[in-house]
Amino acid sequence: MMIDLLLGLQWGDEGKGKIVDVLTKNYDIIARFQGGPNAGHTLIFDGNKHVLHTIPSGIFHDNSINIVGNGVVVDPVIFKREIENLSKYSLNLKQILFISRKAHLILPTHRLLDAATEIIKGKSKIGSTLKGIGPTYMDKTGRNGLRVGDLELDDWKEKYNALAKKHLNLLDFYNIDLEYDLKALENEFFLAIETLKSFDFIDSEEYFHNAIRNGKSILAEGAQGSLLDIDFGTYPFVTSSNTTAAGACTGLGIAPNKIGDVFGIFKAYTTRVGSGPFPTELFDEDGKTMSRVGNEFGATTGRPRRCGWLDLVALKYAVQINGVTQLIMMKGDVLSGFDEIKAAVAYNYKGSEIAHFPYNIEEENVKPIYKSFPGWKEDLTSIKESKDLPKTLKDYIAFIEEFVGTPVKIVSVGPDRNQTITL
Ligand code: 2SA
Ligand code: MG
Repeated sequence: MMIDLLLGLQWGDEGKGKIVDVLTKNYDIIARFQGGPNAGHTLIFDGNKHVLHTIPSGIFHDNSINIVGNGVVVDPVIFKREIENLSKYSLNLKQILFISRKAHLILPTHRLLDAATEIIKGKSKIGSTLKGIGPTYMDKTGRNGLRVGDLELDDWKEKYNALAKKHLNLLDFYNIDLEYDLKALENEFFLAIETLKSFDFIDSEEYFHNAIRNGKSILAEGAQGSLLDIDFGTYPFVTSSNTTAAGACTGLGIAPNKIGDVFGIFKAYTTRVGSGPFPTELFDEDGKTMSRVGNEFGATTGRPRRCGWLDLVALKYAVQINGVTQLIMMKGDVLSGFDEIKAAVAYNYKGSEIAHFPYNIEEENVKPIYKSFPGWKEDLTSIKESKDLPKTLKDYIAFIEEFVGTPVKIVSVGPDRNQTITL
């Protein structure tokens, strides 16, 4: 048995939560492999809207197992809140949710450091979600981190104290105006640790290994998007983990030759939340329409997302890096009513035309070269079968497939589970 991956190909918020939820029925196990509560995966079903941050999006299907992998960073406080928010669904959470011992913990002081670093960066700030992601991964690679498995040791509080002290010293050194009540933050943290400890911690790499051997099917659920990858994204305006396919290997302990399908998910246009370059960004009425109709606000922070045309140069780059085998296109319904739709097919880079995603995509270097497509007027949201999709939309999809060399297999025409068309 192989493990399939579902990854965002843009700057996050492609709709991964919805698609994992739709695909879950095909899988025994759903696993998160990177990121943490910076993610906001929105699921809409039976009139309910639910946003998940740490917990995998397979949680609403009682017969699939959900695993928080070693590559994830876990904030016990947010985890506890997520568990409380799930109480109304009568799920057997303790039987269907397990956490890797090797996952790192986000401490309250990681969040403070995140805020401090952004303040220090001033105008060049990353636009972090301020969930402590960067500082926690820094402690992981700096070999200082506190892991979920440490909570099973008697001396974990000593480890906690040593790490928190290091952070407080750093904050002192930064000497910036940051108000906080450490006692209150710590009380909240220690209380939440008890909730976390009430779940089973596992050696998840061993679990996956056995699952694969026993013929179980696994879907790895990416968070954020390929252009936010620490290595291949628009550095330094990225997150602190590998959001691309390779991250699933290190973030779960799965060998590359065990990877089967790679589902790459993208919006029919592009959005970005936070700072950083965005070549096809729109500042006109078209951008405002995408934002309004697409309801483009961060699922974790509520921040408005920047909007623009589809960037096929960037999409092709993401498809290559991830080895995408099937594409999933989201939110084509949001573009209904546009007379003309555009997609970037090359860049004018420092005066010459290039076809690849360059080292530096800062606005002054890169001007997108667009191809125009006739739009579609029809409301797509109640279409159930591919034969009923407008011809102009089918032509747009055919061009994308040809351009990036990968078939589009699913088209989503609305936020609900049921608004999903297989091609
Ligand atoms: P961080 O929090 O330190 O990892 O932020 C670093 C950059 O990564 C971006 N980032 C995201 N971009 C899109 N969606 C994300 N999740 C939430 C959502 C975001 C929200 O699903 O809507 O609610 O605002 C996410 N998480 C991180 C971030 O904007 C920085 O550019
Ligand atoms: Mg999101």
